Amino acid sequence: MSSVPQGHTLIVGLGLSGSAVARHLTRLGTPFMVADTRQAPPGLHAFREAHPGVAIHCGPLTELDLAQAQEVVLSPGVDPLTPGLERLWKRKLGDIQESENQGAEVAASRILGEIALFVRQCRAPIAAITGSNAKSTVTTLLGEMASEAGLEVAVGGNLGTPALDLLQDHPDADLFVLELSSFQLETTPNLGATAVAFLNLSEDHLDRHGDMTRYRAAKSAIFHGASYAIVNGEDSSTWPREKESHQAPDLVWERFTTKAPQADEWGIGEYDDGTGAQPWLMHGTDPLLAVADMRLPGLHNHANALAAMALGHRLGLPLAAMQRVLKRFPGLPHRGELIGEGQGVRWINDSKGTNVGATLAAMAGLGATLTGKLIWLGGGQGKGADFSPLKTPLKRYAREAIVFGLDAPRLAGDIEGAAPITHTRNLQEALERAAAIACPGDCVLLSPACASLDQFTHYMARGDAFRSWVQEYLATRIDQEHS
Ligand code: UMA
Ligand code: ADP
Repeated sequence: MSSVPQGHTLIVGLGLSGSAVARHLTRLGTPFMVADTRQAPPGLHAFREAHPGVAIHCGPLTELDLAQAQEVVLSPGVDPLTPGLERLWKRKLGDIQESENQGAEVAASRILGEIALFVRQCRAPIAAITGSNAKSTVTTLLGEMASEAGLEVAVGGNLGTPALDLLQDHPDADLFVLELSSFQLETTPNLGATAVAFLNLSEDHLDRHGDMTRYRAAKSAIFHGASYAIVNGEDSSTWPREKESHQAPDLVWERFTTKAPQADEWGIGEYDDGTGAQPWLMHGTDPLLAVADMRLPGLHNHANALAAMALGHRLGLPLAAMQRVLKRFPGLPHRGELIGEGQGVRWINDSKGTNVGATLAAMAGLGATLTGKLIWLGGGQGKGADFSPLKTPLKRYAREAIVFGLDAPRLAGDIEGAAPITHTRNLQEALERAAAIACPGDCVLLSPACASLDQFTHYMARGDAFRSWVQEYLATRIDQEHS
């Protein structure tokens, strides 16, 4: 058995986060070693080149003695219940008493994640965004708003640049805007953010968290030490509980809603600015922006805009800057992205719809706008989710559900009877089938409600595959029509 040298920090995971931690500790001059549970992790060679002389353990953590480690920094993709870490983690949660400690082991309080190291070093205000869906959209919107207002803002975390790299890249940042996943939050004991958003909660990552209670508990760490929170008025599971308020004694929290707002809420109400009454984004009775002036389509995006504006308001951003951003922001790739239209059929890439909640929002947002039917492409790695909530929009809008990938059989079982179902082996065959059955007025929607990792390297590769196929298909059809 190998050991972590006395006083060294152990980084677990050789991915983006682990590498950012390694660079950070190198800058601080803190001695460290690295472990990865895989025998041959993908980044091994590059890591060795970047950090010659750093000890690396590959393989089960039960074969590594952590007793002398100063701290253990977990990557988000590593389950804290991995054998070798499990006892330490359970002691941290209080499931095992410290007195049960057998022999010398690293103190339970010293198991943490990249964001905890970030908080230790960060000197500027932090805005943090979590939720099962819409994190990237709200994070990007807020980042753009802050930048439009003239702030030096650093945006990253679960999205884009790892948080610790932001510290290095933006030493003079006025504000850090972080998208945070449940995996990152569960290893962050005291975030202490100036403003946070808990956007929504729907089934995701249950293969890792076990159940919704534990999934929510991981995400609720976002409230710890926060001054302000914006939460979802239509989803009480996002509201801070009493215990969480104790961990944030200064916390002021407000709600956003897609309905007419109460006095202290952010919502959508009818307002007449002299050009006739129409729906506006509102803060209480204050009009913020006519919904028609927003470039992002769909009710779910109006909710996202409200959450971003609430955060921006709290951070002191001028309304005019926030309005300018909402008027021009077209949305991010792979989130309800219109790839093309041919013979009256729209092809939409929502590859980032990796859980049931996202796909429900996409189906509801689109279904209502169609003159024809929805042809839904879904499947992949289901992460233990129950897919049956998809039955309602499928019944209402779908011509056919075309399913592929690892969990297609379970998915098909959960939605049986809601729409005709076709099984294909992969996305390409699903697209061929969609092209064969689509009629004018239809929309072909890739919003898989699953992760992509069984057949793709990530959701972006899946969305890119969809885009390439559709663009080629539409180009061929146009050529045929012209010849
Ligand atoms: N892995 C092992 N053993 C290890 C280490 C990792 O098997 O010892 C596996 C994990 O199970 C996982 C993969 O390797 O399948 C990657 O894990 P990682 O923690 O090394 O991932 P990183 O490359 O460090 O990227 C992580 C986030 N990934 C995850 O949470 C899975 C990235 O979010 C994030 O951008 C990055 O840190 C920087 O902060 C990606 C993600 O998929 C976008 N996030 C999930 C989501 O959005 O749904 C939560
Ligand atoms: P995240 O970073 O949380 O995955 P994204 O902004 O990337 O969030 O959006 C992910 C998916 O969630 C997209 O596919 C989109 O259709 C869906 N979505 C966007 N806004 C909402 C919302 N307010 N509620 C539910 N789903 C949403």
